[in-house]
This record gives sequence, C-alpha cells and structure tokens, in this order.
Amino acid sequence: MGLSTGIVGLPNVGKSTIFNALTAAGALAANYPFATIEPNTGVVAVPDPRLKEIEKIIKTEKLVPAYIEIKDIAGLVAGASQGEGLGNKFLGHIRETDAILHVVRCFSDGDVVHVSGSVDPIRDIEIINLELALADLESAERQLEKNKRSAASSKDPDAAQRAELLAPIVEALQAGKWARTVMGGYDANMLRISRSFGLITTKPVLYVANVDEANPTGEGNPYVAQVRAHAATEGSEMVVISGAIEAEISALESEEEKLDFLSSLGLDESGLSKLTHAAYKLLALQSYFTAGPKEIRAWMIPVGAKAPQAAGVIHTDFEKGFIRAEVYTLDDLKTYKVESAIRAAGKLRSEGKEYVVRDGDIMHFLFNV
Ligand SMILES: Nc1nc2c(ncn2[C@@H]2O[C@H](COP(=O)(O)OP(=O)(O)OP(=O)(O)O)[C@@H](O)[C@H]2O)c(=O)[nH]1
Ligand SMILES: [Mg+2]
Repeated sequence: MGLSTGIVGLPNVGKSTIFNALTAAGALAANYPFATIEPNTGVVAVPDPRLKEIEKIIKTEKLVPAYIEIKDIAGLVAGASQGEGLGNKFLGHIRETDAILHVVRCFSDGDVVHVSGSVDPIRDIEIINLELALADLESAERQLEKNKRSAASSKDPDAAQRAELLAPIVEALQAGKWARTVMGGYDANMLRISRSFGLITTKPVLYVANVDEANPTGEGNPYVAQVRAHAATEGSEMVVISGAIEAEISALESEEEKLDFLSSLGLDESGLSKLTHAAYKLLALQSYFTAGPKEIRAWMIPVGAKAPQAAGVIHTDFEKGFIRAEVYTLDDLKTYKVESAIRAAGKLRSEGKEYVVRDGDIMHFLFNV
C-alpha cells in the first residue's frame, strides 16, 4: 500500500519550500504568489531506525524504507471555487490522495508577502477549508442527482446506498462544513464508499504549522497554539516545521551533520520524521519488515491488518495463496543473532490467517500460487 498526500494552503505560506526540503524534488520556490503552477509530485522515505538495527545483524544488499508520496499544488485563495487564482485548477490532483497536508503560515517574516496582509492562522485555515468544501459541493450534488436517478430507474441497490450517503454530505458542504464531519460513526464499508466519491473533504487532515527559524520548536508561538487547538477540535493531527530550517537541513550531506544541526537548534527530530510519524498516526498505519540477503524492507500496513492482508502489500499472490507466516521480533533478533537460533529457541512463531500483525514484526510468508 502506497500512501499519498496532497499539500494545500494559501499562496506564499511555504508549501513549496517544505515540499522541496522534504523531497528534494526541485519544485520552484519563489517569493511571489502562484510560484507553483504545475503540480509537483515527490516521494519521501519514512525514516525508520529499525531498518539499520536489523541490518547490523542480517547482512543485506540494500535497505528499502516505506514511502509516502507528496503532491505540491498552487496556493488557493478566497473565491478559488469561483475561479479566483490558479489553485482550484489543480485540486483534481489531490482528489485521489489519502490525506491532506494543510500548510499554515505561523512565521512573521515581513519580507515575505502574505496574501491577506497579516499572519492569522485561524482565518487562513477557515478560508482554505471553506474553499475546499465549496469545491466539493458541485461534484457531490452532481453525484447525488445521478445516483438518485439510477436508484429510481433501475432499483440499483448500490446507487441507492450511494445516494443515501451523499445526501448528508451535500447538506454539510452546503453549510460550508467538511464531508468528514458527517462520517463519524461510519463502518468500514460506509467509509470506503464515501471515500470513493473523489471528494477532498472526506480526507483526514494533517496541519503543518510553518514557523519562524528563530524559534523552530514553536514553543510559546501563539499562532502554533491556535493551530493546535483548532486541529484538536477537528480530530486532525498537527506538526510544527520551519520551512527555512528544513531547507538548510536538506542541503547538509551526512546524517551526522544533520543530527548535530538539529540538536544545536533544540530539535530531536527532522521535519520529515515528524511529518511521516504524524501521517502514520493520522491514518492508523504501522510497518512490518521482511529481511533477507537481497533486501531489508519496511512495509506499510493498517493497524489491525491480519497476516494475509500484510502479505498482499508485497504481492496479491501472497495474499491469495497465503499459507502461513513465520514471525519474530527485533528483540528476538538482537538476543539470538541468527534466525536459526531464534527458531531453535522456539521464538520463531508460525502464524495463520487470523494473526493480527504487530508494529515491527519481522515476517516471512509461505504461500502457493
Ligand atoms: N522566513 C521564512 N520564510 C519562509 C519560510 N518558509 C517559506 N518561506 C518563504 O516564503 C516564500 C514563499 O514560499 P513558497 O514555498 O514558494 O510558498 P508556497 O506556499 O509554495 O506559495 P505558492 O506556490 O505561490 O502558493 C519564499 O520566499 C520562502 O523563502 C520560513 O519558514 N521562514
Ligand atoms: Mg508553491
């Protein structure tokens, strides 16, 4: 399972600066609104120190981390859904993503123009969230009418169910609220259908507070406190990042230099690490590992996934032909050093179809095709 995310926010809040720093993908960053006119897609590795720990014991050719895709689009402005600015054109690029990264300006650099003339994160968040709701409204209304018609003419039970799920969504969007606000008690099937409508406001949100490089932890920054409180009321996640600092970090060569630089600023984690961890939390994800002489690899799966579903992330045949999984933990590996010793000690577990995979499991799958 790949995870894809799309960045939204007002123009000039630092979306491309953060995107560039995170992906080193070379998107254009410049101090004028609408610097980004083409969507840029980058892929970032999910930092996971456990890969290196496994490699210390199991010799391998390469380490393969889990990945998250990030799309950077042009800034949205008030009235975007009515055609103001450029951002609305690019919303199509984020309709298929799993989560929204909403970059909010919490830095006060007077040299960088703010489209509304002042720093005010809650006003900014409300502008963007309303524009996204309005952008979804037209599509949701159209889909509701279409599904109502097919439900009436063909007695199609799927169309009837879709219409039933779309009606409260349309109502929420008409009131300027996110589709997600009516999806609270939904079961997995209702969520799957609601998310298939291609609406942005059904997606979970991770707010990225872009703060002054002078105070990169954001502690005591009132704007950060405002964003945090707002995220909490929505059940959204938030991270504090300084775009300017991330840009400096991404220019450093060695891992050691990066860590030294971070700790000199009182930070214990890079922006990338913070962001990927928050995305995992937001979407209830975890990683398991496969480890052998060719590669040691992290695989992203939902929390609660059973062994066959975890195997299916590697290849659908692994899921279809799943027989059983051999499972051990990183602690077992550290204690016994080699798999044969883990097996001899009875710690290499044989698990079947109902096994619920745990974060950090090291797994081999047995299957037939
Ligand atoms: N001081 C300071 N400036 C920043 C920071 N992040 C971004 N900037 C500056 O803000 C300006 C706009 O940054 P961009 O990353 O291009 O903004 P954007 O959100 O992608 O803007 P659009 O693509 O036009 O919507 C640039 O001059 C950046 O250098 C930061 O953390 N601190
Ligand atoms: Mg940009």
